[in-house]
Amino acid sequence: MTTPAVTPPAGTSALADFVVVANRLPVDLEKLPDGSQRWKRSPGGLVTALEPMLRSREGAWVGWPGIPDAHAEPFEEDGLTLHPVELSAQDVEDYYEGFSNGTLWPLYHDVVAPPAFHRHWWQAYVRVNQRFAEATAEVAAQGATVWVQDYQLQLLPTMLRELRPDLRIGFFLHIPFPPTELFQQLPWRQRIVEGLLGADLVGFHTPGGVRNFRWLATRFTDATPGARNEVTYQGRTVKLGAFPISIDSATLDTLSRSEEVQQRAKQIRADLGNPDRVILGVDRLDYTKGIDVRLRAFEELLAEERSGDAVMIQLATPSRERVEHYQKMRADIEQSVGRINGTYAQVGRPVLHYLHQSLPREELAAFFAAADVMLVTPLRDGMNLVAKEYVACRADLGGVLVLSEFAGAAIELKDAVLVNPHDTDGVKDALYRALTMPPEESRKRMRALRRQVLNNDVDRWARSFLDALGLPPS
Ligand code: ADQ
Repeated sequence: MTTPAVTPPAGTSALADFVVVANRLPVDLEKLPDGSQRWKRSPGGLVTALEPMLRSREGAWVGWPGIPDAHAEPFEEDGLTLHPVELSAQDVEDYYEGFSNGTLWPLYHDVVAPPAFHRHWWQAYVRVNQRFAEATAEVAAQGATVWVQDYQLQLLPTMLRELRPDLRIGFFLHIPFPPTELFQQLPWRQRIVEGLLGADLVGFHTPGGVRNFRWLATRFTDATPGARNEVTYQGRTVKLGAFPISIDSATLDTLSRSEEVQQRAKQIRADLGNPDRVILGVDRLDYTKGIDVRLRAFEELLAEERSGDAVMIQLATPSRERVEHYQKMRADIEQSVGRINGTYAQVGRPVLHYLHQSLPREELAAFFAAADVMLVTPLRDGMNLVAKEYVACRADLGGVLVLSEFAGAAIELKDAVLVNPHDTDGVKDALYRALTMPPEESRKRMRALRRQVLNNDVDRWARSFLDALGLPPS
């Protein structure tokens, strides 16, 4: 097998043995008013989990810096090389907002919104995946391990293998893999499945994702079933596996126990007027998260005068604000918030507080610590890290987690109060049950939840994926 000779790209000193490829870099490029550019860190769970591994191996991260039509050179920072991939405004519109977020996102979330199928979006998806594959091929050393992340880059494994057959390639999908009947709606279904089969290991959050993909691979390509959780494709074994992602549990646990966070939690409750019960929702503002579901349940409890002295807070991070569906959903939610307060609030005593803001980690931890009931009600969610973060912040064993059965997290967090978000009466009853749960029961549940979340953190997730891919610890 011949492989093209590879030399380090300009601005970097060496090729990398371990490369992460994701739509976004772990840093954002910012354009300043004077026209200059600077990098800003954008910490997230994935970055936290992978950064130490990447740095200790002098690894590389390939991704888009977050603004269109911006050129940036690769640069090294503390043992990690960052390789920006440039996207034009048209690429962002068609590949990112279009095919990724207008086609794949709703299709993979059980079509809770109708997916749109446009050929020019698909063409942009192919074009941009090819660009990422070429960028990755340029930075990976001979025989390197490459870990591709998420639904924006499903064609990349095969494209990369064509350029660099020497690489070991893993792929992880962060969102649900849909039921086979829904996936089959996709006009380019075969190309996507073939794209993923270029990997040596394809990972999902749940065993359901593995089953669905395995069936589709054998139905739409010439892949044949191998041993359990394997298929044979073009003479290679492709491993499939369920790897439920998690959070940096210990760090969040420590942060939430700190004096500052505990004081801030008390202050939040005081600012709310020290109600008997505080109910919390924390989400990216997305139609899959079921924010409307929980507002309806709370509104009905208020109407039935069963909510007692409870106040609800909904924190929503701004998200995908240029996409029309998101604009409409935001308007609907804000209208509901206005209606609920208009009907049930008193002057100086809103029953519902809504913040369309992204908060710092410490502040978020304080909200988790202050909440008696955490409502996590997505219609569909790959995992849902918020549920795990809440649990990590409750060393006091206080609080009740109400969790949708349709979040990947429900498989592990069995001691939550599980609900079907499509059943408004069910969500309402679960909320009432959580508000009135005897402390012995809630403490018992929280203890079991904490055992799960603290034992299975994001390091363990990354390690188990990379072990299955065959990358030895550094
Ligand atoms: P997301 O859809 O973004 O992730 P989630 O897993 O809940 O969903 O993660 C959201 C993150 O944003 C959490 O860490 C949360 O704390 C943070 N966040 C939310 N609201 C915030 C606010 N107002 N201020 C600050 N931070 C806020 C996708 C998939 C998920 C999957 C993850 C990881 O959709 O199903 O769990 O990837 O694989």
